[in-house]
Amino acid sequence: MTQRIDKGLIAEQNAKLEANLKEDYQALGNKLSRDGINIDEITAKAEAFQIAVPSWGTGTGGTRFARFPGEGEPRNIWEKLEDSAVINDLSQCTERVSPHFPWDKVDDFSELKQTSDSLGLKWDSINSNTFQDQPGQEHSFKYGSLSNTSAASRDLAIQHNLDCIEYGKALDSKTLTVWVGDGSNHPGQQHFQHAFERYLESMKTIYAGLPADWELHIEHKMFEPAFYSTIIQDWGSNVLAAMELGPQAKSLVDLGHHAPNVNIEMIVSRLIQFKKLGGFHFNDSKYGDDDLDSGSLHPYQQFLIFNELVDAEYRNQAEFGPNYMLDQSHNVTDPIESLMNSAASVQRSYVSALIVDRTKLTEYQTANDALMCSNTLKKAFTTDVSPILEMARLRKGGAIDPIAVYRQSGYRAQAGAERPNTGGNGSGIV
Ligand SMILES: [Mn+2]
Repeated sequence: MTQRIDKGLIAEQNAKLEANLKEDYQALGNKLSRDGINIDEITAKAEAFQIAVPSWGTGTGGTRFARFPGEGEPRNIWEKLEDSAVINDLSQCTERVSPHFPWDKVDDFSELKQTSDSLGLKWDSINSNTFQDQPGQEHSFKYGSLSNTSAASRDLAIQHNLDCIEYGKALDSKTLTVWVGDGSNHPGQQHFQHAFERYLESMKTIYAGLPADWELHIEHKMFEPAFYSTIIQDWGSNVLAAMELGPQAKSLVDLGHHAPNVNIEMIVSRLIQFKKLGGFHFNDSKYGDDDLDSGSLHPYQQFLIFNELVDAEYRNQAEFGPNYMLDQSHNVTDPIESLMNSAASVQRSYVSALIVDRTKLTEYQTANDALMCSNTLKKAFTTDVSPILEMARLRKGGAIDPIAVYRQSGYRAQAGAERPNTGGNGSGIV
């Protein structure tokens, strides 16, 4: 097993930065206390924040044109776990890993659970995959899976999802996330209503196989691989399906799966209100489902989403507790670095939303003072909360500067030596 980041190295690197951090933390604490905010209470919340890493994200991504494999990328779930452990060792907010089946399928799930336990990792939502055919598959998903016109293909897709629940039980997961590529490429190709009826019928069978303490998360996506219509194209179809299935079915919001300029934070608010917000796939997007690193392009949008989430947290909204996960494609960066950076970026949005003056915001909203409402949010967003994030990592045994320690460790070069590229690694184009 590849050696993980040495604790001595983390401590040595932290020691160089600690004095400056304490000064910055004190200064920020003073600033926040003038607004009645206790910085240590915010830091404690930052320490409790968790966002899952997708197993496939530890490999280099790609596009439908090409994939350029990176050095030492993981070749199987065991190596993906090692990389995930490195990410969590340094960032201290990614103790959960979300697997993808059959990409991550193993013969012995109890061995996989033991390995994750030994690395200090837990399992997040199980992702099923019926958007591609497996070698030797008897009934194809070319024309869809859960909504296929062929009952045999639908049955195969249903069974795969039921199998995923079994794998998840062995890993102590509590969630199944279903995204299907079903849709059409030509106007008239598909009878919209009948296709949606077939999808719902299939999903009802999967829902019936769900343990009582599990949730079923439905992920929508407006296009690709189908380019004319998609069965669950937006949050409307998503929530209709979730409502039809029952209380254990909820909607999952992938930030890249909307039309450009859609008001995602408002969708989030609606789902919270009707107890249908299941979780998130965080990433950023310029044109479509670009899978850019979270917060790299629209950090204010990410903050506004967390403004809704923190509002629900402070209001103790019933049945509120969405799963947070990263879902992005790393084409030109080291995936470990991107995942650490992105986890911290999402954590930053959470912390920034925590320091919004909600009493004042409510007053301004009631008085219809639009300018001051906007300024109240901007004040929180433009406050540099870096010392809180850094202190949270330091207090949990992580790195003040995760990227610097990671680069110092030489982990990637070592992985490159130990993991010769075998061509296929089950990660990649997502
Ligand atoms: Mn996604």
